[in-house]
Amino acid sequence: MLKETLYKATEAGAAVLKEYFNGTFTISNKEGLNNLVTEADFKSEQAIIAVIRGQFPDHQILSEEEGTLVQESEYKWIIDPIDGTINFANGIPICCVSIAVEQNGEMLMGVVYNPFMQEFFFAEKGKGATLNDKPIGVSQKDNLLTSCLVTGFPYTYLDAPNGPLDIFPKLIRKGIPVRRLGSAAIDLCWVAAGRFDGFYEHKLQAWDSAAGFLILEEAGGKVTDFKGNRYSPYQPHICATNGKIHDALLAVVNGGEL
Ligand code: 2AM
Ligand code: CA
Ligand code: CA
Ligand code: CA
Repeated sequence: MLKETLYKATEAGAAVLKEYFNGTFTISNKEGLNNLVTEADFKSEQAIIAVIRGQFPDHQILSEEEGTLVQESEYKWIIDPIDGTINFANGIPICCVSIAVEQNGEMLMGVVYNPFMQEFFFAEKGKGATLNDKPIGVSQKDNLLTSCLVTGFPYTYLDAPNGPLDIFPKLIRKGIPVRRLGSAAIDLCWVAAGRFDGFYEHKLQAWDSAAGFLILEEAGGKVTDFKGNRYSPYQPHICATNGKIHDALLAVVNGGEL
């Protein structure tokens, strides 16, 4: 029933994305010049939460825009109604609905669905990860220098010691391809599918990473904080790889030279 509700909620959110994409919608600003939220973010969130509440009225919900609901329950739904809002607002089809179900503090299930590429990533704890129902796994590349990486940049924290503006030039000076898609959830799933070998980003929120974290772990990847401890979506920095380049990428993220 959990999985069925997760799928239904995801479809309900994705239907809103499809309805509004490339159409007209209101865009407002959160704190910060380019920190946008669109009408579709709110509508997607409402549609997702309506499905969850209809089935599980007593579960906790943690959602990006307006939907945080704390109550006594072993289950918590962690929702990003659109991950990649700036892409969405510009008609760039790299955005998704991301929903994770946590049970007693451990991720149990996660979905990341990009309806514009028709890519539905799913994982359940201990049961592997799939893309459109087919099993996926991480790449086998073991040399950071020939890896293809992806990252994202926060709007604040850029100038912190060993911050984003220190790490990025080190990688690109070595000619390492580093992409920037604009959706952390999709970044994690593309590592899970073996398209990228590694991903790192600062200052993420739980709803950006919770589902992708489980999907990548279940695909055989390694996900840690910048100290190398197992990742928790409730802390900000993430290093996520195929496992084989993990220590090398962590060293760079921590100020090491390549
Ligand atoms: P969003 O589209 O749901 O807002 C891109 O690198 C990632 O950063 C996206 O997952 C995006 O999520 C998130 N993001 C957006 N605004 C941010 C901000 N102000 N600080 C940090 N991350 C942000
Ligand atoms: Ca946002
Ligand atoms: Ca997000
Ligand atoms: Ca969002």
